[in-house]
Amino acid sequence: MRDMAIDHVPAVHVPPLGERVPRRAVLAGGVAAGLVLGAGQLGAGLLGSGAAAGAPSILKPLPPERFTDFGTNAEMRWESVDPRRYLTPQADLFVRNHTATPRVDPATYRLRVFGDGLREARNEARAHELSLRDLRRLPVTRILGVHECTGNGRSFFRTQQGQSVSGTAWTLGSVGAVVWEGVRLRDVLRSLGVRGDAVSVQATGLDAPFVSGGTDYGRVRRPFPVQKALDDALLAWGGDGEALLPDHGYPLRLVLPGWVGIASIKWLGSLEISRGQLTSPWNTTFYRMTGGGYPPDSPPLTVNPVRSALELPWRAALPRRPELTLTGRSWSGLAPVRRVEVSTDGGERWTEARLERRGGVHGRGGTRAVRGHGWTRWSHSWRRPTSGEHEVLVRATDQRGRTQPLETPYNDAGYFFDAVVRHPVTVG
Ligand SMILES: Nc1nc2c(c(=O)[nH]1)N[C@H]1C(S)=C(S)[C@@H](COP(=O)(O)O)O[C@H]1N2
Ligand SMILES: [Mo]
Repeated sequence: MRDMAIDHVPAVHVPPLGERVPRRAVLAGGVAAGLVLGAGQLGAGLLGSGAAAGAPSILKPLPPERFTDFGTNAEMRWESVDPRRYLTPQADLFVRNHTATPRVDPATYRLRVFGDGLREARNEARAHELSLRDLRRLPVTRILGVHECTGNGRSFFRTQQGQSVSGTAWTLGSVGAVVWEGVRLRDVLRSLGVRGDAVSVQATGLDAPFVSGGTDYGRVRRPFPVQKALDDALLAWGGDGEALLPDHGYPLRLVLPGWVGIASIKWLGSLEISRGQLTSPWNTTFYRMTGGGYPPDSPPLTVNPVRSALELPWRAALPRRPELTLTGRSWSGLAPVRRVEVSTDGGERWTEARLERRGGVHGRGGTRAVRGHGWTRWSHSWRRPTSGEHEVLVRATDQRGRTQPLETPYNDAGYFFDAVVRHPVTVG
């Protein structure tokens, strides 16, 4: 059962796409036990109330027309995306939980910061303790980012390339565009004092320790370079103008813009700042390339690749018209998207899609400019489609020249599927 939580489960444990799993059946027992353990171990912040036996791993509603429910994970359905809405509402955002969403009490919540990379070195027992109020005294920042799981698109290794990989069989919906609100990690670290020779920051979540295949990996945690911490890392309490939902890290999560989803630790419990390189299973064992043509010491994954999705159901039935308008979005962790091309003849001819220019982000409180970059909406006029079955191919290129390939090199865990997806449609 616990194996459901990991990114590396054999595909056979994953329900067929589109099939809704009764979460209570999937989650009986184990996850709740983990939560109880977590509550007991934590000094402050966790409420026990979410830990009832059989409690679901994800707390927000997952209406089947908007989500594919994988048990501890849930994927947004691209066909449910409103083409007029740029940002992904938190209610529609995918959820990726290693264990279960904990309930954290904002009143007693404290972010603990420690390590020998602080100007005044502190061990964990003597960590700085910052309340949400303390954090809110710092300048508030908003950053637009595309939030995405490393395994997004994983199922296409099998369905499109005939390769078997392990992990949640996401299609392309473990992604969303969010304006995060919070304070820069840089400001927090400067206010505490960081040494010039600090190199590594480890972020640890408050969710229960992650147990899989009989191994207890401890709490979900991952280190990242101090450089990223001082650049654009955010400690976020809000998304799209609202407080974070419990499933998305309430009351505080880390956000590392453009980087793999695992880097953005939810329910952030502590930050260790170190003069030495920190490690965790999430950068040594998981979230690095293994198998295929990759060397055994491939580096931990950081920046997300280029991907594209159509705002259509899989095997969409489209009416036969002289001209069909296809819409979708493309994104890259590195830079804004520069060009999007569409092919409806299997990749022989490519036509440039019309990109929508984004002058600001439409959200609550009107249009505002924010830092960071999001995804690009585009549309394509498909002229005189013939009746019958077709595949629509979309290929994006970002401003740094990275383009989606026609095939993604294999890796065991099915990370970073960035190839052009052959999206089947029927014109009737
Ligand atoms: N504490 C904690 N942080 C976490 C995770 C987790 O299980 N626990 N999952 C990570 C992964 S793999 C991803 S893709 C994102 C998902 O964020 P979301 O559920 O808010 O969409 O959170 C990351 N942060
Ligand atoms: Mo992820």
